[in-house]
Amino acid sequence: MKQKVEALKSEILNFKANKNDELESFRLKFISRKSVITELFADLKSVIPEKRKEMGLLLNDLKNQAQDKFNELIASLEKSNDDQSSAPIDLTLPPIQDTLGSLHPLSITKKRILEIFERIGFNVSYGPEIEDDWHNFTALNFAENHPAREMQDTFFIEKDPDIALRTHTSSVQVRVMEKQRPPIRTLSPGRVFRNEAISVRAHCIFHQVEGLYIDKNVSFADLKQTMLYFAKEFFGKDTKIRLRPSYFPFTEPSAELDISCFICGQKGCKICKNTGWVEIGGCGMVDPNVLENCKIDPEIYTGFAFGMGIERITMLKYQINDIRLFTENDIRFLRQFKSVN
Ligand code: 2U9
Repeated sequence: MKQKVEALKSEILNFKANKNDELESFRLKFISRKSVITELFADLKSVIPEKRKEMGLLLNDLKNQAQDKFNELIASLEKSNDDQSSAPIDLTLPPIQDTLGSLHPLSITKKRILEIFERIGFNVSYGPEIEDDWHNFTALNFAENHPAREMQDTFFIEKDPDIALRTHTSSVQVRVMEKQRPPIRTLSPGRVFRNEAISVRAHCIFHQVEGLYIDKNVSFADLKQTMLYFAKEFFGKDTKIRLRPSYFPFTEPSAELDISCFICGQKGCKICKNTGWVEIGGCGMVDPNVLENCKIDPEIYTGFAFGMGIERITMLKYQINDIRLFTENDIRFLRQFKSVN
């Protein structure tokens, strides 16, 4: 054991550490709880009793030497780091590249939709996410007993008077109509909230863009042409549209808006469920009751409106199969969308 101690002593004395990982090797070998010195202390049990005290003293000495050397190595490494950091900076070195962030896929889609409609004269309006009953339901012609007004569909914050998280951005457009006189051409993008179970396809928080055009002589043909223009700009110039009759309290007549399946070219695939068509939103002529509620004379003015879910459109465009990916912030997902502005 004596020889071993002597050998270790000389190893400790001659040890040199120029880098942090060499210092760490020293710590592991001579200082840590699993060091060679700890092992030698454990071996003391097998030394004959007459020699044990002498060996114990030797080992203590070795342990102290290792600790002193360790402190010395730390001090000299710190000093050499300080010297390096005060060394003059070489301004001719190439800069370290910043890693650039990129837009969230939902922001990319929203931005493209806004750009397309801005080109034909739409402006953008924003409004509160917490809404009163009038702007979210009553002004939009929702019947007193409409299921959307139920607790299981809407997140209420207060009852009597009812205050809730908006269930659509149409409420923003009611506010625009109350303040502005026609012509109105506005888009309202934003977050909306519905009391729904989260699944692959649905979320209780999602994003919409709704559009509204009010003027004299606005017709269903204008609506159709505007939807076709949008579909071609967003999904590609060969895109066709189809309107299917539907019902919304705020539009009459109302329609679901489908586009020709750009994935299979209408040959039939999983995305279009072999129909050749995929739904991208809804639209219709603004119900005269809604115009009246906002003090716009339906005898003079007409208008069309439309709405689409930004998540749905983004999922279609990029073939994303789970809506929850948008909120998980998984960098491997987000990195695939390179757009930065
Ligand atoms: C006013 C009057 C009418 C907006 C419209 C739709 C049809 C529609 C859905 C698409 C998918 C919502 O995100 S979604 O769940 N929207 O189908 N929205 S017409 O109508 C308005 C808006 C404002 C004053």
